Amino acid sequence: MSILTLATAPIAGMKPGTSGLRKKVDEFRQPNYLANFVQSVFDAVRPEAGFGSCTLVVGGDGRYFNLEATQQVIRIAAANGFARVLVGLNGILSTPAASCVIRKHGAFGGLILSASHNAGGPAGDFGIKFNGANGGPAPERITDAIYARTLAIAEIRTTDTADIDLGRTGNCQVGAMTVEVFDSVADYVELMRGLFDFDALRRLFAGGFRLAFDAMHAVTGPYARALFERELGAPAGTVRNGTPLTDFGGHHPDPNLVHAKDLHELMMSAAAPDLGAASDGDGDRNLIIGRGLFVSPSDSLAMLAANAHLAPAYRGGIVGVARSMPTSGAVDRVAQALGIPCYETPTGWKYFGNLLDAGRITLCGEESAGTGSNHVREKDGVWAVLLWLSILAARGQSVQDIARQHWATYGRHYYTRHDYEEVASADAQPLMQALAARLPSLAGTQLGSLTVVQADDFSYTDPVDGSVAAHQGLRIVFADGARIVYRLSGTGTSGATLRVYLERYERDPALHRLDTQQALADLIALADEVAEIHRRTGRAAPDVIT
Ligand code: VG1
Ligand code: CO
Repeated sequence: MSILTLATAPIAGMKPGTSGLRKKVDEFRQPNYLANFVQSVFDAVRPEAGFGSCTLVVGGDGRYFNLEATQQVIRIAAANGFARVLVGLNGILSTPAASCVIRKHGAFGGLILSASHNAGGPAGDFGIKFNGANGGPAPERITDAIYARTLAIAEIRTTDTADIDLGRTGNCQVGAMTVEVFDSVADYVELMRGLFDFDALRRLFAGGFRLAFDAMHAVTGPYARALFERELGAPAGTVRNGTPLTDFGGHHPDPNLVHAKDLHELMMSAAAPDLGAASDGDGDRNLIIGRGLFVSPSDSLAMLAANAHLAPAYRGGIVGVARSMPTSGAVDRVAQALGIPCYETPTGWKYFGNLLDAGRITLCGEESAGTGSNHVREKDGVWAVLLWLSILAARGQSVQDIARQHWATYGRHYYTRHDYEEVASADAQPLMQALAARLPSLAGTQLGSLTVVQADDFSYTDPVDGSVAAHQGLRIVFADGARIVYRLSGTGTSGATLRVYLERYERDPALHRLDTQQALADLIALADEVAEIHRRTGRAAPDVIT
């Protein structure tokens, strides 16, 4: 093997967003694009002693360009002196499995090749992110350093070695570096076995409980089949769309009511099984639908927090919870009842890492269908389904009954998110700027029938390391606790996506069966009025409602 030092020049626009660097596949395939980024990561995180004793974990969600990118990463890792690379069989590693493997094998970190819920295929998106030794997404301090490096990079170190066979498990050498191709499903199943009572779950399925799990032709298929069908004895066919495809069958692997429409329709029909669930491109999100009832991710987080003690891993109780700022306050009420802290973080899993590492929280989640716990440092779709199954098994009730009782106890947070996709940046930026400028004068004023008690641009100070993340979303909070939050997405790849989050609390059980959009109709109208969405973007309605 020879190490090649290739001259390169910085490429603009490589600033990691909410979750790594995401671009169109075409952009990633430009000469040196991926290599520049990977080399920049290594330059930014290289320990003083070099990578000579370090293991790197590599894998992705199986999307188009995954295999090619994996081979490139392996060559660059070898030339940068890594001792060992652990790579998922066929280049496949779900995001939570990557986190599990990094932690279990004491790796230095990992490169996860995924654009998550974004569409795949040659015309779709690709992405890459770096996770550190705790198994979690690199904090901003590191992503900033990586970005700075992409603007100064002059050389890429790689090798002239041939592609290795990723289709078989086993070891091989790339120069001095050992490459171990392994099947991460086994590690993941073992981790789950330690958290949940598999015998109780087997009894649940043996008793006729029916689950429909939609893997959306994305990465969780192999994990879900191994767990639900093989380990727990759910009938074959429980896992739908379980074979990962490079283009996800032409669909968006985004588990929401728009992109998982078939599952939703099934769950609302007479033939509905007991639980419907889906996960996203890289397996870190989860959608939960009971027979006849969609459980909003914010509610799901609250219900999991209230019932986690029913699963062995959380039997001793949970020490604290966290949610991203736009996520509804449903979990706050559970935390209050349990007498544990509830942290409010910016959007993106990287902000939960310190809280988890410091042992301040056990569970955390986001309104975007991400839920997780201290078992890894990523959100985890299949884990969330196992926790729901554990609760259903222990309580012997339906999802609907559990949700209704939860609302009766804590009140209901009606919640929805409206997304305006591919808005021209030239419209979206001024909209946010104008709104931000208006916020200071809003507090204390009346908007429609509602009184504004707080209006600000959310800023977060990490309680563990004191780091500050500013400009994390514009929020308007009303006297009765209702909220409107505005953010621009940090994961999209074309134009801007405006996310508007709406929430209203209802204590009265007699009013817990309203349609969510109707329950929030006043706020929805107000959100448009205040930010002038229609006037500024030309959009009369959102593209996606979740
Ligand atoms: C979105 C979600 C956010 C999530 C992120 C990554 O970010 O809102 O909650 O953490 O995606 O999820 P944004 O910036 O587009 O709103 V995943 O499953 O795409 O890695
Ligand atoms: Co994801």
